[in-house]
Amino acid sequence: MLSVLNISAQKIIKSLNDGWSFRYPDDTKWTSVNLPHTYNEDAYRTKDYYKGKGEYFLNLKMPDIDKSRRYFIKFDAVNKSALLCVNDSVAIDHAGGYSAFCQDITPYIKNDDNKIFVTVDNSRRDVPPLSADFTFWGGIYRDVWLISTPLQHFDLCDNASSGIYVTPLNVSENSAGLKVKSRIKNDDKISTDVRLVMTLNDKSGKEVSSKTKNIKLEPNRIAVIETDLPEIQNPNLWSPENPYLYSLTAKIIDSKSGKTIDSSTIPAGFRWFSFDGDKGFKLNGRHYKLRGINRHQDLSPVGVSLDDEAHRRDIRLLKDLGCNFVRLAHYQQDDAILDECDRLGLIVWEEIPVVNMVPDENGFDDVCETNLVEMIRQHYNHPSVMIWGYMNEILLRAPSDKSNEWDAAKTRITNLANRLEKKLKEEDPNRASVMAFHGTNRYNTVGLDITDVQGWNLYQGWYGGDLSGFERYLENQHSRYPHRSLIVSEWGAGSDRRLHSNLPEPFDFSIEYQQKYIEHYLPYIEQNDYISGGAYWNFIDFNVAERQESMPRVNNKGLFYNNRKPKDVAYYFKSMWRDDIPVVHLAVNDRESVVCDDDSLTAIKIYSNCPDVELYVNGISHGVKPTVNCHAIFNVNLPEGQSKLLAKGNMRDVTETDVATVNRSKLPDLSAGETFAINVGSNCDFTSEINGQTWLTDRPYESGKWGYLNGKKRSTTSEIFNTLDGPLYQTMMEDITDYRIDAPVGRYEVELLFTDINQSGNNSPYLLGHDSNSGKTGDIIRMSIEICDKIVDPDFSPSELSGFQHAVRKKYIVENTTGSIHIHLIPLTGKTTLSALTARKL
Ligand code: GCB
Ligand code: CA
Repeated sequence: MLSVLNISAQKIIKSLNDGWSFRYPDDTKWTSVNLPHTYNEDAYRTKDYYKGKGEYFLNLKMPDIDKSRRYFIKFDAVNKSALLCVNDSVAIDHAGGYSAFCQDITPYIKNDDNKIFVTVDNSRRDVPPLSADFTFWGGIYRDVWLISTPLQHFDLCDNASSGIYVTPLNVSENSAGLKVKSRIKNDDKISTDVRLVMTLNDKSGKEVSSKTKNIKLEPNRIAVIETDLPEIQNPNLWSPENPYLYSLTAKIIDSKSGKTIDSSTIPAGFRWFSFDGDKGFKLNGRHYKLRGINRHQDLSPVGVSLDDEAHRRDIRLLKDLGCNFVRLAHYQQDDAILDECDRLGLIVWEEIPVVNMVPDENGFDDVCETNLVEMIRQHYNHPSVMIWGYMNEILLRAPSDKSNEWDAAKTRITNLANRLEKKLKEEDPNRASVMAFHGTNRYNTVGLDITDVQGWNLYQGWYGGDLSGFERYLENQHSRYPHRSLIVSEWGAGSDRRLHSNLPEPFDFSIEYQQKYIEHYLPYIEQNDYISGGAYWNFIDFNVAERQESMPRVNNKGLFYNNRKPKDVAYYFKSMWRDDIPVVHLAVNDRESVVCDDDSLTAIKIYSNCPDVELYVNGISHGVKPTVNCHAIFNVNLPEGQSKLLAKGNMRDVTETDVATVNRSKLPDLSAGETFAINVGSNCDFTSEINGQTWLTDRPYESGKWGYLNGKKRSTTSEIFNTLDGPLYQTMMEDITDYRIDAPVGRYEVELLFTDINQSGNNSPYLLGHDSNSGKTGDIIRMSIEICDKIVDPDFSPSELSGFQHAVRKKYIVENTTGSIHIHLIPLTGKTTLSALTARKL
């Protein structure tokens, strides 16, 4: 999408998205594709997704080339690099997967058929990033445009910008100026006299300021014209609540004929802002907490090849939550996103993808710098943008201080940082610069304290430590470096709607732990002025081909599922952030069903910004409760089957309600032939999306019930293959010899689930120290299995059957003669293990 609305008939802009063909270099056949497109659907299936070249071809018919015009092709983004050939001539070789590039193709084209050939490469080592927690989708994944202009035109090839740069000057409540810098190209062989007419209109179209300049355009030259428009009085200031946009129209008018040759219209917004180490962020003189979320762009099943409406929808969803801020992490995003942020009032932090490391790779730094310049020039005019970033967790993959490689790595990192900081300020002294650090003090000691704002990505209580480690960390930083302006650039916890717990624990991926984590972090960010704000990680569950965890290939820290349906916890943010409308939400959507015994109470949580809320279950009130930290919990003895819930809140005499249904089942009745299923070794219930079965939280054995008699809990975040119910296997009891389910006598089908993780390991850098499995190897598990006093498998080894990290599911028909199904595991080699089990009376 083109950010500039060009209204002149002189310039013709059209998309070139259709009629392309694609092939991998080894293919003989072409497949027809439309853009946007990615050639990495495989990233949904495997960590070893294709990294290499992809070829795109378009036969561009140009039946009426006009010698008095110029023709340009503009690519909004191609990941990671694009070699563009037009009729067998190389027109451009563009490095950088997230920025646009534009090429004048006039010298290469001819009447009728033109061969446009683009070789894309998502494996280039000199193009950032080389390591990051997201998939490097290859392809021409944003719009492509054909633009034709008269010979005199605004320069489209200054890093694919519009050729016009507007800078608000001396903005106050009383007045505001506007500096306009235009680059005008004359592609003619003769000089031309033109007038550059710049008009600033308010939203209603009324002219509020203007200026005209007479210019002599020299042949084959670019004229750069900088002027200030007369100040406007009482500007309508841009802010999240009032995203007021003026528009600047710049016209090139032929002095002789008075005809408009080229024109461009650009939105302009007036605002000023500041950061302060103690008081945080101010916009237009008023204190604001930056209430934000990090936005990744992917959307299954199209990867990153979203259309503009899908991009815009994301910003609308964020606005609806009450966000006033978005971090576009970790890369430059679609123009549609920036336009929507301008229009709806979201303050933007945008960055280039220099993530995790600075490799010792020729040309890498140059590409980073070019990508920074492209981002700034392409998005310079957006009033929503206030912060430019250029590095994220750049020490994550750095060698240790003691290693021989550290000195060289440190030099590379700090050299690049200083170079980018300098460039950023040259390009745009009016925005704040930022870097995002991960939670280690090392950033304070290596010379990276060079930006206007420091971002900290903090995950205490997730990847390690406890929840209160979060505020301790920030308070420590603030007391040591009180002058620094801090933003919590990332914070987040994962969740998987199949996992639920009454006693949630860090890293269990339960819906409840994510809620607990968020309910701890957000109030602290909100209540402490020295923190400018925060950006939750992440807006959505997003694809990371290399990630494992409970949902392999998905980072599931989203507030929304990947299909943009909100998780319940999204309404916590909405309750915290919206005060213009009452918010009432029954937090039961993320749960398929509740299974519990007759006298168990079920916690029904309501997220709300109202002072109190009332809950009705099947029409009966369970009373009114005050909300604390934007939620209230009702412990309810739900009847069996479906219950209708209604929650009610009231704010300033406006009543809001929410309705939902919950399904409660009693514990399976073995005597009635129902299946009893247990998620052994886990504090969570697991509900399979394949068959709807709920596997109950494990417990120590009690007479008349079920449970383990010994063993130790173990868990892994490594992917378990050959199953779609991975979390069942990822938690287990180890060194267990006895498990019991007390049950009526009779014939049973008993199913045992195992996996051997002793020779696997999750190598993701994000997981080290959080995975009780990482890096470890142990003896192969081999055991003898006895059920109801009968040896059913004298020598059983899950890894020999299916391989390490593979699911094994074994059913046995057994005779329970004692009133208790007794599973007895005898170790032969390694430690015994059990991941889950079911029992069903035949
Ligand atoms: C981070 C990274 C981000 C990851 C995130 C996570 O700190 O900046 O790219 O996705 O952590 O989820 O681990
Ligand atoms: Ca388990």
